[in-house]
Amino acid sequence: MDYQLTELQQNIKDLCEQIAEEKIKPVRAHYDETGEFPHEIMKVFAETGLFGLFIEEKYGGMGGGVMDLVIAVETLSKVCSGIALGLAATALGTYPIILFGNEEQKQKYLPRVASGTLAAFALTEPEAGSDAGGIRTTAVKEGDLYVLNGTKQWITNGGEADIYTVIALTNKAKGARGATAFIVEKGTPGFTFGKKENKMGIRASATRELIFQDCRVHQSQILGREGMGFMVAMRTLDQSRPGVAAQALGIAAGALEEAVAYSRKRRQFGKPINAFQGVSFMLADMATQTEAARALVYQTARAIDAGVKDVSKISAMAKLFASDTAMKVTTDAVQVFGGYGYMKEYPVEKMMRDAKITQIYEGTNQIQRDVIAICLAKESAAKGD
Ligand code: COS
Repeated sequence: MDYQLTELQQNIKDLCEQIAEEKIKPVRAHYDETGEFPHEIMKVFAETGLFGLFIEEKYGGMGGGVMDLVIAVETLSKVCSGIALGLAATALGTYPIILFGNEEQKQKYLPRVASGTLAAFALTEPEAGSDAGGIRTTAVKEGDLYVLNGTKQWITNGGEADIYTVIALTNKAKGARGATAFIVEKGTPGFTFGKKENKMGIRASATRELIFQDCRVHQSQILGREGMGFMVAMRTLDQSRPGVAAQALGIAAGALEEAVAYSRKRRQFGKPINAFQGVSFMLADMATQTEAARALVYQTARAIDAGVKDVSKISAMAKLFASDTAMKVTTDAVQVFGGYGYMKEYPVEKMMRDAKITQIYEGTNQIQRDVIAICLAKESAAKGD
């Protein structure tokens, strides 16, 4: 399908294909096996300007939008979604600054991200996952400072990033409506990291706890205003979910490509296995589902870039559909490979493990369905039906 990519998007796609083939493919199994963080690849992303993709030119970026990032994340994720996540999670951690930062904050942080400093977004806590309003981390005002106490959990790029957007309660009594977003830098006294998680998939990405113990942050680090934190988080997720969708799309597209190629070469009963309808129909469904996901993800990204106001519904739909597709397509890809698919010599078992998280993080797919259903009811009520 011709999606009429702009010249910038085509260049990004070509660049990411090259990085994926030459730099990532040879090392993806190593990082998956060891769970080490791929600093060498982050350096390549930085040197080629990929961290500046979604940042305005005046702050040292390429001036691209969500669609440009989607193209990069999809293309890199075809080969290794765990490594691609270093970039996607940096975008997630930076969106609050792009969307809600004042000029001073943008000047201070965006050029750093554009030149390769990793960022992270910290909302989730041990007791607050789907129920994001249930966070307990507090930020108590003390003169010009806020004193942060609490723990954030499962933070992608945790420990590796230098810049963190942290959502904390400045007014406990108000719950979600008393939350505030802060930019907190690594190295701030009272800010430490817990253990690195040992995960099923996306093992090249770093997932850690963030621990705040009397961590003092200046009031100039607040994004937006006090009390706007939940809104900052929700608007950020509306903007970032197409990125997870693109990661899922890339995983599906990668698994599809592997399965088609394998099915042409693998012979059983004297024929290549794609000559059997049981396999060829499976491949046809995988290709159709992947293309449908791509159309939805691209259209959503373009709508956000075009400035469409309320993107909660389509953003949730893109994340939901692409991640369910990734799980289905990778599971079927393993099936096409048969016994070999279950072995680590072939990449599809990794893709199947990697796909699972896309149905869980940045809002479980149950939460996405909730968001979509709430939007449907609101739209119907607004029409007076
Ligand atoms: N944009 C702007 N504002 C939003 C919003 C959005 N997309 N979604 C909600 N809000 C606002 C609401 O308008 C409401 O504002 P008021 O207090 O002014 O009325 C406030 O936020 C609270 O909204 P709501 O009552 O809908 O919140 P709930 O506690 O019911 O939670 C869900 C809503 C479930 C959607 C939210 O908790 C969520 O997204 N959970 C998943 C979190 C997640 O994705 N975690 C993954 C980890 S982060 S990578």
